[in-house]
Amino acid sequence: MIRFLTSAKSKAQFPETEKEVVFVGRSNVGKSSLINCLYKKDLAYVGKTPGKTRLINFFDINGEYTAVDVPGYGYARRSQKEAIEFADMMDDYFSRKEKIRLVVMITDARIGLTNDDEDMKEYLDSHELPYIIVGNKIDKLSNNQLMNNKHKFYKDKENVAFVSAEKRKNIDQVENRIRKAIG
Ligand SMILES: Nc1nc2c(ncn2[C@@H]2O[C@H](COP(=O)(O)OP(=O)(O)OP(=O)(O)O)[C@@H](O)[C@H]2O)c(=O)[nH]1
Ligand SMILES: [Mg+2]
Repeated sequence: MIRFLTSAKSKAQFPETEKEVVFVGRSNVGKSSLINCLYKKDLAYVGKTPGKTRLINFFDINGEYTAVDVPGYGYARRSQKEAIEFADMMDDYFSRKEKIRLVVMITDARIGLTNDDEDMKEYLDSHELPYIIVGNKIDKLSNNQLMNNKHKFYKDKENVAFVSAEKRKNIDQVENRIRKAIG
């Protein structure tokens, strides 16, 4: 059974879990959509306006692991206070490193990695967090455009899955990576 566990914004509120797979990415790249697509359920809120997911949401996946939906980065926070709170919340989350089996970093395949994405990648590398990169929204690209973007925007090809959360394309590639990471 797949079920929502809790929303949290600070360490004290995070649930007791063993293994987590966390979905990160800029606002609006389709984190919540990919989660819904992977788990075939409307678990996470999908929105038209960026910045919809404000808290960290935890979902229990068949008692096997916990899927985690975090708010998007690169979204213009309303105030400096809000930006600091967001950074603290993310640091709190990633400090529970031993639980995190895989970070799924979602990007827009039409755009590739932005500066924010590169910063996130650096953060993951420096904290030695295991991750894969997903290029989402490939339904918006022709085969030719996709081929070009793969070469232009994505260097570490083995570590990238090009998918469409909306059209359910190549989702099995992400599933396989998650399965491997969970063991
Ligand atoms: N064409 C297309 N649109 C998509 C795809 N995945 C998501 N979208 C759309 O992109 C928008 C944002 O999707 P969300 O899943 O809410 O994105 P998010 O990353 O969770 O956004 P925040 O919670 O705001 O950070 C929605 O309008 C989705 O319908 C996709 O594969 N293809
Ligand atoms: Mg979301």
